[in-house]
Amino acid sequence: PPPLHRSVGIIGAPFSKGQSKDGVECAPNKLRAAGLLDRLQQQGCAVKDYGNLTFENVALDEPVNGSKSVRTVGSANQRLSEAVKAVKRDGHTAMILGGDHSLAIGSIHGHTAAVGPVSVVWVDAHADINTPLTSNTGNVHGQPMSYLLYELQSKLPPLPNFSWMKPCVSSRDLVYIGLRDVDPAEHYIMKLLAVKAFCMTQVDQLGMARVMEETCDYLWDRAKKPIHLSYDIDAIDPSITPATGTPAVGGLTYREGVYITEYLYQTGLLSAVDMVEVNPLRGRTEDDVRSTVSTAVDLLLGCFGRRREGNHPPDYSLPEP
Ligand code: 6HN
Ligand code: MN
Ligand code: MN
Repeated sequence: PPPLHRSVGIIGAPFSKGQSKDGVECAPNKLRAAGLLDRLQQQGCAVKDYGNLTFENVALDEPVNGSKSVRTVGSANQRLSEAVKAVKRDGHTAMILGGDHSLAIGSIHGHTAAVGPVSVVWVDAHADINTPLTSNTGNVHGQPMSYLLYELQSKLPPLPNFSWMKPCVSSRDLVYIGLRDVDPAEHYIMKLLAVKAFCMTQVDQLGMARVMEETCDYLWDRAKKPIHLSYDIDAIDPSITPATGTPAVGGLTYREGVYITEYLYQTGLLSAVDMVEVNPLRGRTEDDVRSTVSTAVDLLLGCFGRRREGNHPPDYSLPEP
C-alpha cells in the first residue's frame, strides 16, 4: 500500500447550541485528557493541536421558524469554517472535536473551501437532514445536511448569520451509515434525492465489510474525491457509548464502528474527520462516560492508522543481543 498521509491538525469545537443539553462542549478536553494526542503520536502521526475555538452567544437569539439559537449557530460555524480551511491549507488531515453535530455545517464548508468537492460519509443513528421548516425539535444539530446540500437550497428559509455560507455538497456525494431514527420528513427528503443510505437493516443484511466496499464503489463511481467523515458517536450502540444527547437503541457494535475507520484510513482519501455528540454529562455512571470517551478515541485512532493487528514504526529494528 502507498505511504499514507499522517499529519493531523486538531481543532476543538466546544459548541453546544445546536441542541439543548449541557455537557457536549466538554468533550474536546475530555478526548484530549484520555490521551488522544499521545496515542496519535505513538502510532506515527505528526500532531498539531490548534486548540479550542471560542464562540460567543448572540444576544436576543429568538427562534427562527421554530429553530433555536440560529444566529449563535451561524456565527460559530463561520468561525469553524475558517479554522478548518486554515488547517487544510497547512496540509494536515483535519480532526474536529465537537461539540454537537450542527458544527458539520462549518466543518464541511471549510473543508470544501480549501480542497474543492468532497465525498461525505455520515455515520449516525440520525440523518440530520431536516430543514428548519420540517424540524419537530427546532434543534439545528438535526438539520446540518439540509444546509449543505445544493439540492435543498430552495427549501430553506433565509437564516440570520448564515449569509457567509453557500451549499457545497451534492446529494450524490453523500452516504449514510448506521441510521435507525429518521423523521418522516427526513425519510421523504432522502427518497426524493435518492440519497445512498446503509441504515441498520442494510448493516444487518450485508455486514459492515460489504457496506464499506459498496460505500466506496458508490462514491468513486464518478471520481475519487477527498473524504469528509462526520462521525456521530450515537451511531454506536448506547450500551457502549451511552454518554450522548440523543441515544438510539440497536446501533453499531464497537467492532463495526472501528471497521469503518480502518477501512476509510486505508483508502488514503480521508481528509477531515468530525467526532461529535460525546456528552460527558450524560450517561449515568463514571463508567458510562469512560466507555463513551474511550470508544470515541479508538474511532479517531482508527481514522489515523491504528490497526487491530498491531502497529510498529517504519524505522523499527529489533534490539541485537
Ligand atoms: N444528532 N431528528 C431529530 C431532530 O431533532 O431533528 C434528532 C436529531 C439528532 C441529531 O444526533 O446529531
Ligand atoms: Mn448527528
Ligand atoms: Mn445522531
